[in-house]
Amino acid sequence: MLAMDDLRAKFEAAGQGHVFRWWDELGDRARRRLTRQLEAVDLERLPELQAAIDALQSPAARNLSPAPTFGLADEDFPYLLNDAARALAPRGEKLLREGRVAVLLVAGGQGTRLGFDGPKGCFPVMPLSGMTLFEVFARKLRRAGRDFGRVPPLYVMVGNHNEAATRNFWEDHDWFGLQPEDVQFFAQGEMPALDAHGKLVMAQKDELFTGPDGHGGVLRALHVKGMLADMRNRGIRTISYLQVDNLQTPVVDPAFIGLHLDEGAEVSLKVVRKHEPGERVGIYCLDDGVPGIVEYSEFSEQQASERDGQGRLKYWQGSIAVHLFEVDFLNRLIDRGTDLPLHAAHKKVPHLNEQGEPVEPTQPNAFKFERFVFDTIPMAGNVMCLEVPRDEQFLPVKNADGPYGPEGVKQSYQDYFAKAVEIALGKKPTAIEVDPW
Ligand code: UD2
Repeated sequence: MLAMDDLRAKFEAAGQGHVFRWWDELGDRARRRLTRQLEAVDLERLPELQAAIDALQSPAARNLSPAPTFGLADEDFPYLLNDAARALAPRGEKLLREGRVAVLLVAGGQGTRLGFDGPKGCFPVMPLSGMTLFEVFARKLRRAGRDFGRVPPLYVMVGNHNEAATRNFWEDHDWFGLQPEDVQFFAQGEMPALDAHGKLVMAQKDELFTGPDGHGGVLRALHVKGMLADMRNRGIRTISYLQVDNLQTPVVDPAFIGLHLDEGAEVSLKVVRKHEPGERVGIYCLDDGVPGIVEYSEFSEQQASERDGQGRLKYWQGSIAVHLFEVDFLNRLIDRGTDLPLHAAHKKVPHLNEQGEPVEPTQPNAFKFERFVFDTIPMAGNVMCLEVPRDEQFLPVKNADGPYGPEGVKQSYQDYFAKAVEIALGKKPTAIEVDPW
């Protein structure tokens, strides 16, 4: 424990002395709590946060161009994946049968847009049974076990704010029939927030505000929490990375894995064809010739709207945040001490007013900082991008309403399967739900 005046001097010197403003009012326990939190703040890295704010406010010009992608062979229902991918499915299946693929589900976000109180994976998403997203993933994993001879181990990234609720939910449901030792939870890191004057935001008189450090926090958390070591012990070679909000994503995809292996890729991604320029998905493209994803919030309107000769969007590759990562690649980044770049976002952050009372702002008032997992793409030796059919594989529950709200997702889900039944049997059911198992 640093001597109090040393710590205080450090924060004063960094222009952050305001965090001690209510120190005299605090009791011993509160002082210990605040001290512990302040000691974890790396003051030397505050300039990086400020730099991320500057980058947000004046984005650097980018030299973008479309990136090579394995496109769909047939874009009409029931669709066909790229020929090379389909031909390589047996190779992906072989890796699955060897038990060398793990599934990584990121579920540490706060799900504020959905307005659901609790971990997003606990949301009852299925139209008839009300099955939760977590159970959908669990049943897809059990199905993978049936189809490929063994259930891939599952790693779930949670946040400090939802770790307990998530663990309890799985335990209360007896891990949905999975083996408890094959379902591991690990918490990602937290980041402080800076207000408009570059000051650390206080949530309470004895507490800094902190929030999850973005799904890019998965790189450090996998290492720090021993998950990469566990994967090595299990002989895992490739990680199938998914977001908890996507109802339609396969948990493992032999064709995707086969093509990833055949291409010798270190990171691979799935994209869907964007219909509208303004869609809230990252765009896979080349930046100065290097493959990467430019987040929708950082992509210019003008570039997003550019069209080619056939009137199709020039930048059509919308990332659905489904990836494959080689474990060796992640270990290499860790060994190099790689930190993924910080992205600032202007958000409504709870804070204290002049009188030291908690305030819930109605307008964005401070900057939060996240790392994005897809910033590993420019660091990879080789990247493979596969187009997948949109309504077959991309149906995320994001918002309280609209096409990606609960009702919109239930409707699109049923439309998709009803169409499949109609083509197969000639009759269109009015309501349908397909057991992921
Ligand atoms: C993400 C992608 C977007 C597109 C879209 C597809 C980013 C910045 N944008 O948009 O390009 O692929 O998804 O659905 O990635 N999460 C954590 N920890 C965190 C933050 C997020 O685990 O600290 C998880 C969260 O639980 C959710 C997923 O990551 O499952 C997406 O997070 P988001 O809602 O912040 O990303 P979104 O929807 O803006």
